[in-house]
Amino acid sequence: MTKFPTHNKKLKDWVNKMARLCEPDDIVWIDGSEAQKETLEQEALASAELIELNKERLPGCFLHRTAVDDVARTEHLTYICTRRKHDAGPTNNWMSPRQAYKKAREIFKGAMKARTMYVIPFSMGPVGSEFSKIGVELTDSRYVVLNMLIMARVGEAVLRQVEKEDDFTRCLHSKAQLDINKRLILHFPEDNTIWSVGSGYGGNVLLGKKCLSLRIASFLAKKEGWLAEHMLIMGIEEPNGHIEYIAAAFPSACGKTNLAMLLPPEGLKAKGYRIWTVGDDIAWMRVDSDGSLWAVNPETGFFGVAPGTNSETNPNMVETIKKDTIFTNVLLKPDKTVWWEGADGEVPAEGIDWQGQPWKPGMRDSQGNTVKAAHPNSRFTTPIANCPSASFRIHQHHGVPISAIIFGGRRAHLTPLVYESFNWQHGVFLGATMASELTAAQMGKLGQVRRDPMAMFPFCGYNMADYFRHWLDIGKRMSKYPKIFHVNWFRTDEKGKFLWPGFCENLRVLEWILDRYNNKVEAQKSPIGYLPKSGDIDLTGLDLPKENLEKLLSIDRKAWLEELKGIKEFFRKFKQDLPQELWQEFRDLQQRLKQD
Ligand code: OXD
Ligand code: MN
Repeated sequence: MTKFPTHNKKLKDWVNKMARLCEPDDIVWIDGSEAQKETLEQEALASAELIELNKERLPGCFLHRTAVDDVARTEHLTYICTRRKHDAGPTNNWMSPRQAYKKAREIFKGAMKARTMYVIPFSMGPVGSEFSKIGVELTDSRYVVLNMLIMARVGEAVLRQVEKEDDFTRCLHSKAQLDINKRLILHFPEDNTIWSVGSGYGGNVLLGKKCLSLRIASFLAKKEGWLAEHMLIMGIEEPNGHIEYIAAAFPSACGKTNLAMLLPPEGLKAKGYRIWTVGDDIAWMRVDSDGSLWAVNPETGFFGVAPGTNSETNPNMVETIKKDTIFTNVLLKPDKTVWWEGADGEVPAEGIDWQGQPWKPGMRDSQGNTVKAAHPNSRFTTPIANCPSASFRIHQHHGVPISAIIFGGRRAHLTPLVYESFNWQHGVFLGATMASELTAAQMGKLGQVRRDPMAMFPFCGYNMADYFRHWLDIGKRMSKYPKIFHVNWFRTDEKGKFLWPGFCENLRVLEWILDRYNNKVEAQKSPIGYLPKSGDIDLTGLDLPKENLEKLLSIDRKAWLEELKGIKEFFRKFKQDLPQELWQEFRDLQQRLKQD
């Protein structure tokens, strides 16, 4: 007989109903205590879901391996299930709620036999803040529970909040057979419900993250008048103690995490900046009573990409992941520490690779390809609290005021290092026309350019035309606007070599952005927006050939006119729903590009 630590009828009835469907042997409520966490860790070690890492060098750290075909978000199996297809829009996969529940129910049926169902009450955002959202996730995976304990506020206090609010997002997850042919990630925004089955990969199963905080939250945000965005939030402190905050949207695996916690580069050290990390992936933003935009990060952890993380690219993250971290799909070294391509130190002489096989450098598979030690989308889950640059405002209910919004994509060509929109509406156009090359975070063809408006293409829980309209409307409610910019750290020369060093040097661009916000520098008008004037990006101590900056800021009108064709094709998908204001911006841009 299940013991319920709550009298809330809605919650009890739902847990009972889901248990009848999934038929677990047992139900365990997660209370957020250290003792319960330790028990779960011990059980996960015994069941081989986790491998314990070197206790001296990586205290509190574990390794997990997923199934080989379960290593990234499966966008083609992710659905928005609204009653009307039109409400999901042309960019989402859609299934009717009736069909989706039916299909998934067949997979969930009895899926938790001989397993325990864990009940995880969680809060996205500080518990009790009027800007937070409550969810309850049911799962048969200890890995999910242990990750959720890092990524969200979990336990007793949240349960009391569920009782107060009498509402919560109902999140059901089962690994089932981890069968890609029986995998579905379903969102029912009209029912405030998420069902995920057949996967064990973070982005598909930590339901507070992409599913609730972006897909469901974006739907709620539209209804309630705020924004749920795929954005990092960071503060830049000047030596006088003044901190300015920015939010930046980049597609998955394009450097949000590295940017959010950068250490000032050597050449700018003398200026005495200090960076504060509020979040690396999700921003919930709203217009406050002062007429400006304020943001909170609803998460309490980072779910970062391991490959390429090292003391050069992200020293703060290297510090953060030294304890209390769950690594997924990385190499296990004989000394029980971990490694990935692009990690610090020597390439290990041997180890166990992400698939659990003995590994040596230079090994080739049967097709002659190099065998990777870590999967390119291998990850770590780690608490923000352990990050040396964690902002002291992370737990403040009101969050932080936003001075600049940055959109960015990974583009080898076309888009300059940085440019500024003419105004809010033009800024929304910049966001709506963002495009980026695919990375390992999505299953798909690496390097292919796809439109990814506001980096929300895979995460918008409703019709994106209405989402653009919502962005335009939010602008009308503000009296003090953040400025909107577009950046591209990834432009290359004719030989395919990056023109900009990126990483910590990106602070030089952020400095220009804030100077523009504070009216400290002028800019030069171009057909696509305002560009930095020569000399206004501080290159002190940076060995950058002069022609690189020229190339980085150059605009190829012919290529831009070509780009407009892709934008037109994309906009046309939304038919008459696309806000006229965006077509107007399109025509104005076309005209500016054809002028002189
Ligand atoms: C992520 C992603 O994990 O965007 O943050 O895929
Ligand atoms: Mn992300």
